[in-house]
Amino acid sequence: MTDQSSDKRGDDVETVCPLCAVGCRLQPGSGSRARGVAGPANPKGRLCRKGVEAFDGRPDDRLTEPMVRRKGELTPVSWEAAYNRISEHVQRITDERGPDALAFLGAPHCTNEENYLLQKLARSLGTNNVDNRARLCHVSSARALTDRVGWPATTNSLANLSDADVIFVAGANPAERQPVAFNSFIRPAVGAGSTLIHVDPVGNETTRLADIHVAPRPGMDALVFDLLSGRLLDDGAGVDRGFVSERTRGFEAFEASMADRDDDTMRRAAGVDADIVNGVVDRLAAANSVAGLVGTGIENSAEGTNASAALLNLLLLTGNFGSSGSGLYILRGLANEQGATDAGCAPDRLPGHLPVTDEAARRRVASEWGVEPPRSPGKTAKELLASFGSDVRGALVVGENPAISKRDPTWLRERLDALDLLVVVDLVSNETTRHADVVLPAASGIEKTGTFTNLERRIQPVRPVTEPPTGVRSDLTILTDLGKRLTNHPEAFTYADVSMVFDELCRVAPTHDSFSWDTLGPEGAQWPAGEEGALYRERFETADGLAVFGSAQPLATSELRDGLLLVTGGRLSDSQQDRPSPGHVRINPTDAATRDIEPNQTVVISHEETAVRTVADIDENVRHGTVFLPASVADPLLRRDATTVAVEPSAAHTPEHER
Ligand SMILES: Nc1nc2c(c(=O)[nH]1)N[C@H]1C(S)=C(S)[C@@H](COP(=O)(O)OP(=O)(O)OC[C@H]3O[C@@H](n4cnc5c(=O)[nH]c(N)nc54)[C@H](O)[C@@H]3O)O[C@H]1N2
Ligand SMILES: Nc1nc2c(c(=O)[nH]1)N[C@H]1C(S)=C(S)[C@@H](COP(=O)(O)OP(=O)(O)OC[C@H]3O[C@@H](n4cnc5c(=O)[nH]c(N)nc54)[C@H](O)[C@@H]3O)O[C@H]1N2
Ligand code: SF4
Ligand SMILES: [Mo]
Repeated sequence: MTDQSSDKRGDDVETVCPLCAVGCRLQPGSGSRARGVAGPANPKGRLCRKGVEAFDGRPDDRLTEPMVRRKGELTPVSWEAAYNRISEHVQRITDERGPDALAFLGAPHCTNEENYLLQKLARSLGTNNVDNRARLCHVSSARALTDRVGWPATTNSLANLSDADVIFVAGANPAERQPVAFNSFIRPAVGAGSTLIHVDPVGNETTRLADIHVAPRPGMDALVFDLLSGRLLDDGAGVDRGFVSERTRGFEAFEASMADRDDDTMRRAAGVDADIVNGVVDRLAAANSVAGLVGTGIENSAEGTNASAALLNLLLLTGNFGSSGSGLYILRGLANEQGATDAGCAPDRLPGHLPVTDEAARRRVASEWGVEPPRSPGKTAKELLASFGSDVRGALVVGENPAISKRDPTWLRERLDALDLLVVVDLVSNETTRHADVVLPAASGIEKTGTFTNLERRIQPVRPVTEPPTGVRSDLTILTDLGKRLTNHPEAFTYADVSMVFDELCRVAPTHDSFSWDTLGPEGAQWPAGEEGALYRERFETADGLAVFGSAQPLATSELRDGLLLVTGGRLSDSQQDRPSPGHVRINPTDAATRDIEPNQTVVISHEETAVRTVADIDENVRHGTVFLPASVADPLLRRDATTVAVEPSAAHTPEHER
């Protein structure tokens, strides 16, 4: 397959914004700017500030030549030489230790077709060690959906939000993080009378539009949702008995698990005011339809609890699945985060979310590939990283930067350096390429052909608007090249063009069957075919077609500790074209006063030996007893697992690292 796709490029080519999971449609505008084109996710043709700059390639720092490490230095080589180096090492590693000594990481920035090929490569070599770490940012929400209703994906379309009477946004800030979705769907719904309830210990741009701000103690969301379910059960109003009896199972057990719960104990543990809870209960009791939108913030649930599972119980109790204006939305981050998992970049799932342990599913795959995927699940991205240098000796990283994460940077560097072979496929040099043995330069999202799947499960066509720099290859070409060289099935990696890869994905993944490259129109379609809008109208994707209630969540107690609870957010990904934020700490006026902290004063935020210094913003939208730090500033503290911090005026404290 060549990189010179036959697709036309030029000013009238329409594609999908590669910068976030909303999936706005756009085309080249004046100069290097992009112009929005009306599409399902941006019906008015809006783009956010980032999206306008989506075509602003940064050619200066692009990688243009393959490199291999020789005598400690990354040295430019031919593609052939780079591939040879990879083949030799992969051969040796699999001969000596078997295929499970290999890891495959990626690729939520890449297309469905590229993700499909990445997991096909891993599994054809005999391992399920394939994952994408963006998946882990929403893992508890995805797990709740899989366990209770069917697929690990948003249940409804964005357009459905106009029918919601109540919209919960929990642990997310879509006003800034998914701005076009927020302004195109949530803002108009609220304008037309929907109630927006923002659940977040710290107010942000999203809170400004909210009717009610529920600010629980960090990690206590599960208790809040259980408390609301308990109140509805007590009062009866808002509970949809018909839905519960016809479409769900496990309700009695759920009700029983709630029986010994006392509202006041729960409310105090969650740290929410009675009048706020009453206000939410009134709105829920009066609502016909309720939608829940969850972000990364509720993944920080207190030990043993799953906030999304509790929210899901509340939505089942009120009959809020299978219709417009209802459902659970995962506010995913990266452009093809949903698609990466749909295409099978997960250690326990084949394309279409079929379990690797399901024999019929493995056979379905084998009939296309000529080789059956291994039967036991592989390691997750987190487990793989921890195994680098021990069980795992070689890794292929496609469009991810695992060197940056909430782990001790020294430990991370050691893990990456402990590999016999680290291959990184990226657009630019990053912290991970610094540790690579082979670096392969790839084409970016605006230079290639394929499909992305947005946060509402919409598969949309991606088309090149510009040529890649001379010398680079698309991830698709690189993965087929590697498939032909590394596996015993070169024919299985031989495709005339990308359409054949998409069509194969559609044959393998039941979620995608009845789609094809030729029939997928410019506006794309939500999977599965024929289910535009709301999933699960007739039946849930469970063995008996019923949704499953879970039990009440464990009653987490938040012991009151010294110091302030640390809340973080607003992480800026490398690939997003963000303007840097000022990086200030936000603190409640009462907490500031007891510490003699004045507005704009320099303060030190510390946990044991680790400290960071920044400027204080005094802000009553921050919950008493917590402080908010932008994630990038908080990193040194996060890497030490700090959950509580001390905050003092700078003069009172000289941080360890400055002594
Ligand atoms: N410390 C810490 N770490 C975190 C988080 C956190 O809160 N704290 N948040 C997490 C979250 S939410 C996420 S989603 C992940 C994101 O983590 P990553 O996905 O690892 O990070 P990014 O910076 O988004 O992108 C990684 C690389 O992809 C490359 N890239 C972009 N497009 C393409 C392409 O088309 N092809 C190829 N081959 N490469 C491409 C970029 O150049 C960049 O170097 O990070 C997680 N990491
Ligand atoms: N401009 C821009 N947009 C982006 C990205 C980017 O880099 N730049 N990255 C994209 C990516 S990869 C992702 S994953 C998304 C992330 O999008 P979001 O999930 O919206 O990310 P944050 O802005 O970090 O918001 C997390 C929120 O959770 C809150 N929070 C923290 N702890 C708790 C808690 O215990 N309970 C509750 N209820 N809330 C809590 C924080 O206060 C914060 O408001 O954004 C995407 N959008
Ligand atoms: S909201 Fe997301 S997809 Fe839409 S223009 Fe902005 S970055 Fe691009
Ligand atoms: Mo993310």
